[in-house]
Amino acid sequence: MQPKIWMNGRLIKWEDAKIHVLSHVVHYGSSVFEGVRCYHTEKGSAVLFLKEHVRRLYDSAKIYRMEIPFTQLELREAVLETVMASGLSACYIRPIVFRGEGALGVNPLKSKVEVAIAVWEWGSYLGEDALEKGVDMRIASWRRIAPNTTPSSAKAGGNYLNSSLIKMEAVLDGYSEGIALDMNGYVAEGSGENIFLVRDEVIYTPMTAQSLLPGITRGAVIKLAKSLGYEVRETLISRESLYVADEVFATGTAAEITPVRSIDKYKIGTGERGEVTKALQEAYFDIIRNGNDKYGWLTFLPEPKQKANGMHREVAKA
Ligand code: PPE
Repeated sequence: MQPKIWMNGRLIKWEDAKIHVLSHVVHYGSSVFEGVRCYHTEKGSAVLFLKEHVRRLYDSAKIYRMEIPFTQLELREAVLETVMASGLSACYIRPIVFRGEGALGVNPLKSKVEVAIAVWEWGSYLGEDALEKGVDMRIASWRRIAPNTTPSSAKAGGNYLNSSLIKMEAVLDGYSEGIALDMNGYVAEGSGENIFLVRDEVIYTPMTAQSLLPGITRGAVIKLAKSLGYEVRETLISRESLYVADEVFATGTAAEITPVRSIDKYKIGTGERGEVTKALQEAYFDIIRNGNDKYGWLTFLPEPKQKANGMHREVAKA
């Protein structure tokens, strides 16, 4: 049986969570969404970066002038409620806000803002063994969305048309993923991940203003890297600096920290997972596997018996 889906304030059956074909979102891509993971840590199930993801959802909605008819606290609670109702101890969580029925025509302001949260099991994003062995990527022939066109810092459904072109091109050519350059030819991001490179133990990643989604994993990895003593530079990155890097890795909620072993058939470093990538993975996995919540990034699910006495609300607030 599929998990229940939270829709506009209540949990309903998976098969009942439907929308009309004339919903604004179907025609114009008018949605904003999040991807969140719940991990089964040694200390219990916990949602990673719940507050940060819900906040970014509200930021994305604000950019598109969508009023979400719930508070951030209510949506955090709804996420926890949906995960708990699923009975899954680990899952991927997809909160989505979209323009539903109202009036067709580009103007979205006449269409109702609807909210849904679905959960499902989602394993390795870029293939089996990706986290250990690394993946093969190419530079996309498609550029990433340009500044002041569709804003890349909003995680909006429409942005993923560009991502889909990048991904299809890569997959049909036998690569796991495509890395898109920005309008000026500098490295932007993958279709669903941020990109980092390492050279002489210094870590580089494109700046957030550069046609990319400011990934929550990206931010966490920068923090972890600094705490491990690495210098991190957010800067312009040329295409060719990827080819001669010692290490390249991709970050994202789904991709976690995935090593990149080749780009455009150039072997990156030794062609195996690099030392810096490995150290960062270990620090990240210590949190999500061992449940060592050093930075307060985890929201542990309350035990079932605590649900009745209001623990749930307290947890969502934390
Ligand atoms: N860039 C893009 C374009 C992107 O979609 C993601 C997440 C990131 C960067 C990394 O962001 P963050 O998850 O906050 O670290 N991509 C999500 C969707 C993947 C999908 O196929 O759908 C994800 O990883 O959940």
